[in-house]
Amino acid sequence: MNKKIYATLLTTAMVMTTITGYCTTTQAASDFSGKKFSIVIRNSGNPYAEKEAAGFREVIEAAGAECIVKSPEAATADAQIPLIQSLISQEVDCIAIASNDVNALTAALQDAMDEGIKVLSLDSNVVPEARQTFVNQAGVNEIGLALAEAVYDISGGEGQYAILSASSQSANQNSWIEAMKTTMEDEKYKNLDLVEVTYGDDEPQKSTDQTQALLSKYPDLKVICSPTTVGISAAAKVLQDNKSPVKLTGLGLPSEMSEYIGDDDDHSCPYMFLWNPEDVGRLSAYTALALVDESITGEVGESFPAGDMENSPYTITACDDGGSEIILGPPYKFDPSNIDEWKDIY
Ligand code: RAM
Repeated sequence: MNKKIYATLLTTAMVMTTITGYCTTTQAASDFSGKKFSIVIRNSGNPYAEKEAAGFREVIEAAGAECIVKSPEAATADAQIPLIQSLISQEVDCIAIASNDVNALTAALQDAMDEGIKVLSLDSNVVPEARQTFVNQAGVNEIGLALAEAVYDISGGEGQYAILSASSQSANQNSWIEAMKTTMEDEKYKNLDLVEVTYGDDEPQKSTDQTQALLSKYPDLKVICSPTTVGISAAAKVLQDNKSPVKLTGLGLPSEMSEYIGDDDDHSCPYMFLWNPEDVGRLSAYTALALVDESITGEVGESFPAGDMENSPYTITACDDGGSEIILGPPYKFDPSNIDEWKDIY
């Protein structure tokens, strides 16, 4: 449909929904048939990323639009750039991207926006000038605090710990690690010693190798914190299989981590945190629909409905990088008391 006609119809629909006092159902009034919504995930074979895509697809298809999922072979910007370019040629209406590099996708995403394509990031961010807004799974400081507290608690407040991250260019991982370090500047944490931040690139084998290297380099290591689902499950297996006294915490999928969660010597991970990755995808889809029907532009202060999601309607807030973001909710703790309830859910 010609963009001007679509905009006029949309404005009419928005005025009518406002007149009838039915503002929160603006999306239901929009016709998304013929529209194409795409999501670029971080890498193939990453179960967390696949769950994000599944949630995104569910909402987009229920709205009557087409959903295109692109997964790069590796968790790198180089693998994501050609996917963005191909989506531009396919004339999609929206690109949602879980970025592998905060800076390196800027030119490609700006090309998309120049073509009138709406761009939002989810999970791991891009710079503000390369997006309309960012769907953030949880507040950065809350995640940093939860992880710092977990390392403190599990280590008994003293000794060596290491971080096993995804890639060194990963915006989400880096912001959580920074927030942990900031929290740990407090006196309370003065007896904890961060010996190394190592990178498994969200590849199971590389994450396994990095865990083994940490164990041989630091015989006095007490805790590994892995704020990536791929890293934590690889590390959990290495530690548990080797009956290592080193303990683990971080961000993990209950479905992958249930056999490692426990308070005793037989389990490597006393507890960990996460949120529902399908909900990250669903909220990204509702954001995408609202951007495409132009009921929001991505500015701080705007709000939009998100179906039957828990905190709907969501409001766009300021992100630390100067752009805007939408926060899904707080991180959730998984421990021996609740892991069985969650392991079959996600
Ligand atoms: C990994 C990815 C993702 C991150 C989760 C917690 O699957 O790195 O970006 O948000 O872990």
